Amino acid sequence: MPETRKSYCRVCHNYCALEVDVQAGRVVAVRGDPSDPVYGGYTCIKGRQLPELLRHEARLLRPLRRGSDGFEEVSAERALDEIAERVARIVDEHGPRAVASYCGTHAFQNSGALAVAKAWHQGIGSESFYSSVTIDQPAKFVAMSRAGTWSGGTHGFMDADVVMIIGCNTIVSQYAPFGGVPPWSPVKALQDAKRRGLTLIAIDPRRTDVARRADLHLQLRPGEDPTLLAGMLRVILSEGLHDADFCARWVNGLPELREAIAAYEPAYVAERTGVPAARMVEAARRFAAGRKGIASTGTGPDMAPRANLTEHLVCALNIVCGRVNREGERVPNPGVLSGPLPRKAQPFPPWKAWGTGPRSRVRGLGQVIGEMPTAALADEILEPGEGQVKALLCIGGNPVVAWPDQQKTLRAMREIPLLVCVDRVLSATSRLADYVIAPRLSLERADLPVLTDGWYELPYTHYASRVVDPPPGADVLEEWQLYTGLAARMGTPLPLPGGELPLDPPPGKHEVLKHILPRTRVPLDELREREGGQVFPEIRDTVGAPDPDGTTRLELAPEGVAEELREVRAESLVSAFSHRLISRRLRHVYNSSGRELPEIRRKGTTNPAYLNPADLEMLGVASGDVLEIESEHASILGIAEAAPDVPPGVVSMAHAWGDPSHDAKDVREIGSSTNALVSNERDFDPISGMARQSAIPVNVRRAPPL
Ligand SMILES: Nc1nc2c(c(=O)[nH]1)N[C@H]1C(S)=C(S)[C@@H](COP(=O)(O)OP(=O)(O)OC[C@H]3O[C@@H](n4cnc5c(=O)[nH]c(N)nc54)[C@H](O)[C@@H]3O)O[C@H]1N2
Ligand SMILES: Nc1nc2c(c(=O)[nH]1)N[C@H]1C(S)=C(S)[C@@H](COP(=O)(O)OP(=O)(O)OC[C@H]3O[C@@H](n4cnc5c(=O)[nH]c(N)nc54)[C@H](O)[C@@H]3O)O[C@H]1N2
Ligand code: SF4
Ligand SMILES: [Mo]
Repeated sequence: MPETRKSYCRVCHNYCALEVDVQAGRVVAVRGDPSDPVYGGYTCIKGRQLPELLRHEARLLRPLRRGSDGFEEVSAERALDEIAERVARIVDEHGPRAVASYCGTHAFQNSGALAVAKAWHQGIGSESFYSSVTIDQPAKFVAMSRAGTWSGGTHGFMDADVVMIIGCNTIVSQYAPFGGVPPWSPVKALQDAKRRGLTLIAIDPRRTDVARRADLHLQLRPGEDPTLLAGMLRVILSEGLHDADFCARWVNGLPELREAIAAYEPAYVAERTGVPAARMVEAARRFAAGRKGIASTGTGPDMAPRANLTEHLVCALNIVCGRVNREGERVPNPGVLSGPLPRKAQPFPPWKAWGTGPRSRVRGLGQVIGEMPTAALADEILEPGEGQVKALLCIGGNPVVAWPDQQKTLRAMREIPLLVCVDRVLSATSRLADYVIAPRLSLERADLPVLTDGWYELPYTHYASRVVDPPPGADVLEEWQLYTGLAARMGTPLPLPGGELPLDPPPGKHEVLKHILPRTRVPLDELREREGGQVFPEIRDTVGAPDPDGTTRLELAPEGVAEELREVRAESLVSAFSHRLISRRLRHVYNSSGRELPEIRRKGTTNPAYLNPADLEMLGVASGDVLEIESEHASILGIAEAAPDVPPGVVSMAHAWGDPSHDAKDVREIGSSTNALVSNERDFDPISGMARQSAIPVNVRRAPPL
């Protein structure tokens, strides 16, 4: 009989609570934990592959080192000795900046990885810390820092009368920060909300799973969010639907914003975005009408150009409608792990979340929220001169398929003198590495949902202890053990919020977590004793009175916004391209992860190019035929798939496919990379450096026979 243990899934960042059946030290089955107070038994196809994922033959169980004849196995201790020596030599010869880390999505899944990686960089004095955040939604941080935030927090989904979801498809992505559809069981959350009378507005070029359930769907032309949102703000302000009292007390820049959006008349907005004027006006009125509500974005508009402006306009919509928790109201997401925060009915003033501190050597870029911009890392590796990056520690990421500008990224990964990857499999990137460290996988380690702590709308957490050991003979490390191992060998400190991490004897996970989370609301020792996810009703935050002499205000017209609105309004609408290619997620894979698993392969081995059936007919192409998709920069192949949810003039295609070590003609087996279509030197965001990763202008045609 198997023994059943509680844990949570770490295949994606949704952290679904699981029941895990273990027999003879192996995971034999997983299912959602129906007793969990947040997830209630929810899982998805990706997580349900965990037993297979843990034992699949493609999984690396021992570190690899590149020798003269390709990879050879090496012990983890030996690998760490050699890497430490090479890193120390690079630091000596070129300075600490020459050593970089890139933490990808799977670094976030290990609750010890990110903080220890950052501490290691601090310890060796290297500012070259990069993560997937700066090629994801850095615009959200830029916008929040320009507008300021509300100390009492913004409205959540659970109490909202109206929610506007912009370019986020939580039902497939299980992703929704800042008041979007709760991803913990999204279809049920939406059903419950609709039952209590929620008005749901969706803004997405595609009729997504979320958009299909919306009361109003604004199917805009990709990349035209700034125009649509400026148009909606104009309706709200010109009809006086905003919260004038709130604005008078707490907000700067309302007249300037009014003026900056004056030229976004409904007729212009309709012509440019493709959304009928009456529908746009109705959405604006219904958004403003709710007593409580929130506008929330996903990745779609943040991958498109002018993401900082889009995100600012979203902040502005929430601010002018006063969508914040008032004095005496409950804070929906108090957090259990972060420690108590002051909650007052007043703003935190704007600050500068970007452009301060060290600067990139290319394109005038600077840091965003204390990290260097990932979209410029390939250049930092290739560009000779002082500060050139000579060593990259790549933790749970896959640059070759995920970073914008695939050809340049590929060159960088091939040319860098030292590439160390921590990866479960040989990926498009790790197969180019000098060392690949085999990681200990989720159910083999203890973790806490640190990333999502502030996203839950109630005080919930889950200390998951180790459920099984790695398979016999494995020589695996946790992601952070690469850094503790290097720090111990190099004699450099690891300064964490709870103090310097002692390295002798090597620390265990619980000790690491205690150093990362020194101020949890419930002691970690106590959390460790409990099995399964827990709600702590005693953790209740209420918004306090504002400081009597406080003068802080939210900012609706920070520097640059009015100017950018003028630039957008002056743009030509003529394009030499027939289509715009937009980003999307596929249900069965997580970016580039999971494709080796048989059940996943049955769902598809390529990233189809989804097009409206009318477009396919016009191109003389049927589902399954090969297309050539050409941008200003390059062209890729894609397998056509008819999709009525995609409007004419749009190609919807997932990123992170297409390993260039294969022939492009193998597109049916490996897919192809949408990041090959973009140059990171063209159309890049001036703050984050992000290239145009959605709304990419393309021409589409039938490809010659392969
Ligand atoms: N054009 C375009 N580009 C995009 C996007 C887009 O929408 N369009 N999206 C962007 C976004 S939002 C993101 S977050 C980035 C993603 O960028 P990355 O994080 O760089 O890409 P992933 O494919 O998620 O890489 C995950 C890697 O972790 C490995 N892995 C799997 N499981 C484990 C594990 O347990 N431990 C370890 N150590 N490794 C593991 C996988 O094999 C894979 O190589 O891409 C960005 N790029
Ligand atoms: N199954 C699965 N889940 C995942 C992932 C995965 O690969 N697979 N990836 C994970 C990662 S790294 C992240 S960051 C999250 C992302 O989570 P989401 O942001 O929900 O990701 P998507 O499903 O791509 O949704 C983006 C939506 O934006 C729309 N869109 C594209 N361009 C534009 C535009 O210009 N304007 C507007 N308004 N909309 C646009 C697309 O049509 C799409 O519906 O998902 C995570 N979850
Ligand atoms: S949504 Fe799926 S992959 Fe993500 S944590 Fe839940 S079960 Fe795992
Ligand atoms: Mo992401």
